Amino acid sequence: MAIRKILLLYILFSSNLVLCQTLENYDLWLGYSKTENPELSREYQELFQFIYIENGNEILATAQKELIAGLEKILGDKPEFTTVQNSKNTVIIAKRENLDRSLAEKLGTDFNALGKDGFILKRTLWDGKQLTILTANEDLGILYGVFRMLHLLQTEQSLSEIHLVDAPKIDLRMLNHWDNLDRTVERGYAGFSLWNWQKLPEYIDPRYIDYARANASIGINAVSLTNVNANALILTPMYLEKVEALANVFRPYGIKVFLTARFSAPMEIGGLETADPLNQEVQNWWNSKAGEIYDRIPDFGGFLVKANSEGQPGPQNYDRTHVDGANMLAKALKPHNGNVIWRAFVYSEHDADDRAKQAYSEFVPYDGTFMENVLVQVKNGPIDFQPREPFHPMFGAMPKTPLMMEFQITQEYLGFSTHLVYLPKLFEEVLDSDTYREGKGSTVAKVIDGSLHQKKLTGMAGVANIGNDLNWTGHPFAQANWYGFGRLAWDPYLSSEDIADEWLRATYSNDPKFVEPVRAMLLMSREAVVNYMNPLGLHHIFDTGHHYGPGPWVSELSRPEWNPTYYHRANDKGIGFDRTPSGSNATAQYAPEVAKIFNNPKAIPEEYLLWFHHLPWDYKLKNGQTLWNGIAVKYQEGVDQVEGMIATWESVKPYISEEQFREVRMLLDIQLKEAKWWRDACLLYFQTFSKKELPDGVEKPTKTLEYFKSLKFPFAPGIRPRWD
Ligand code: GCW
Repeated sequence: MAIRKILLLYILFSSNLVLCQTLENYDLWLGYSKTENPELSREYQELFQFIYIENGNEILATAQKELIAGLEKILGDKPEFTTVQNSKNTVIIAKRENLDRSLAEKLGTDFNALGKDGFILKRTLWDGKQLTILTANEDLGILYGVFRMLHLLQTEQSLSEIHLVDAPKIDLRMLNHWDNLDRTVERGYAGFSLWNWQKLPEYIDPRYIDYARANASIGINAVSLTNVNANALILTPMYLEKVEALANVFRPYGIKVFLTARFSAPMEIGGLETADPLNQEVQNWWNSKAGEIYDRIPDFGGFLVKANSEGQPGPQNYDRTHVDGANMLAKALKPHNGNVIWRAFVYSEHDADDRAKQAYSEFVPYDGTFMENVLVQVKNGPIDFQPREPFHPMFGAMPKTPLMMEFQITQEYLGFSTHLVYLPKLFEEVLDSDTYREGKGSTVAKVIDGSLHQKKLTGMAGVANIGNDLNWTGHPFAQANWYGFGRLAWDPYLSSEDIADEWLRATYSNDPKFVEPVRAMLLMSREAVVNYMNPLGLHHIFDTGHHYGPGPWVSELSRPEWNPTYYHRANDKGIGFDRTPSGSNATAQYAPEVAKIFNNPKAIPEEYLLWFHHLPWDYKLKNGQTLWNGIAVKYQEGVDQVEGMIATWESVKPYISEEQFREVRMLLDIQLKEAKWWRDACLLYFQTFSKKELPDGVEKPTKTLEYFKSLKFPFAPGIRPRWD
């Protein structure tokens, strides 16, 4: 890619070695290299002697470009192309309609499962010839198939008997950028926004293309460019021209652009006196705004909206409902086949009820009243992207409404881009959770892929962790979270273990001596962060505002639910939030089978214990420990696990470059320091209530509680502008 050449030149003329280090990670999981395994190398050479590839529109041109560039690196040679489909030992890459008819018939029923984005990769004997066929119903399927085929080669898998039929299970596979127009990124820890609004539309940063390649390679097909805490200016002609330029870059990669719509835009940029969704002028304004956007961007995806949440304007400002607001926008987009993605992340300062209950209470009664082109986007858990939350009770509870998953890839509550935390493990846990809404086996994955309630429209969004850092995500291992999100949006039934394997092999090495220990480290890393931050169901005890580090003592903010003390409720008697019928009764929002388990402290999986129960300090855990000791031991375990990660990383040093090793090693040092900070600060604070000694095996803090409380971080990255 052009960008790499530029960087390379820069390095050649620069004495700055640090750049080399970050450059290693620039290619993400697409850094193809020559196959080392001699047997496979031979197989690939033979296989790719001749390639027939269909020509056509810009997506097919992208597929061809990717194929040539990838194969050249993997084979070490430029591949040869043929114009004949059935010459000896050919790889045929063509849509179904352009395959020789009898060949298409041979593939038969495989096509039924493909939909519009799926592909078939198959080695077959036909007319006396050994062919490798990559085919699809539509262009995008071909592009996805090319990327997958390259991935298989790059991860050293034989194609000699390949028969792979794969299609995404979810329609909208989407990144949500929380990028502001001034290029700061809310909750972004990888530099500034990729979108250079000042230089657009004329200047197309080559990184836009590499970004699109990376997304397409894992099946991501939609991006919302702007922060959900929205600025109406993005909808003005000056910015729409810039958005159009980005949409033009992304289109050949099958990626649609969405924008966040600020509900008060008709007033802020339209000169109207109201934004009331039932007002005719307001409706007209949105209708013509939609028309204006589609004139520029015919495949525009639609609007993503945060309304009446954390100070954002919305229909409730005019005593209207979320349905009124969403349907007004849906009507404007409908003639153009656009969608409204309406977020369910709402909680109100006027509602004294448990924050965990508010989204469900607000939205579930509206089931069946949203227009067909509306999706309601729900965070994975009922509070806010904590290291661990039970699944959101809305999943499965709105059978008539398409519910879209919102995961957070950026690590707002998981150590920013400094901590190595493998998030597909978290995503998998949520997707595998059983809602019991249609009996046993009604998993969240089935809600999201639409199979539980036969939804026509499905989607999964991830809040992006991408910025203009050379390695894209700040921590090189945070690339795995972008990758893993894309893979799970494609297929929510994939295992996080397989995804870790794929990513490691594509990014670092196929050597099992590297892959096996590091895969184990990835899989354990999520539990480590839970242990050293929020064990046993504790949650939201982060220092407020920036969410950097612990702040369980914070109690003086104006809204009760902004205070960590609201969530942990520690007192002399015990700790935890009683969400059973004797408390907030949030458990009643789950199916009875689930509620029964959550209500019973003896039956509930202990990782959710203090999310649902307030229990005495000497409550006996399943392993016989007291609750106090159990909490302390968990914090220590988290620290020990980070030490284990360091040992693992040291042990794989021989298999990677010095730069790759060193970068992660330094980050692990910070992670260890911060894990200890969490352990010591939280235990010292909770100890003021439990009044008990730390159990054996838990290291004594070396600093005081006052010290931890005195730490202030006015310049922590990713802070959002305050609205109050
Ligand atoms: O997680 C919280 C964040 C806010 C964010 C909000 C939301 C975009 O702290 O920064 O705002 O959720 O999801 O809307």
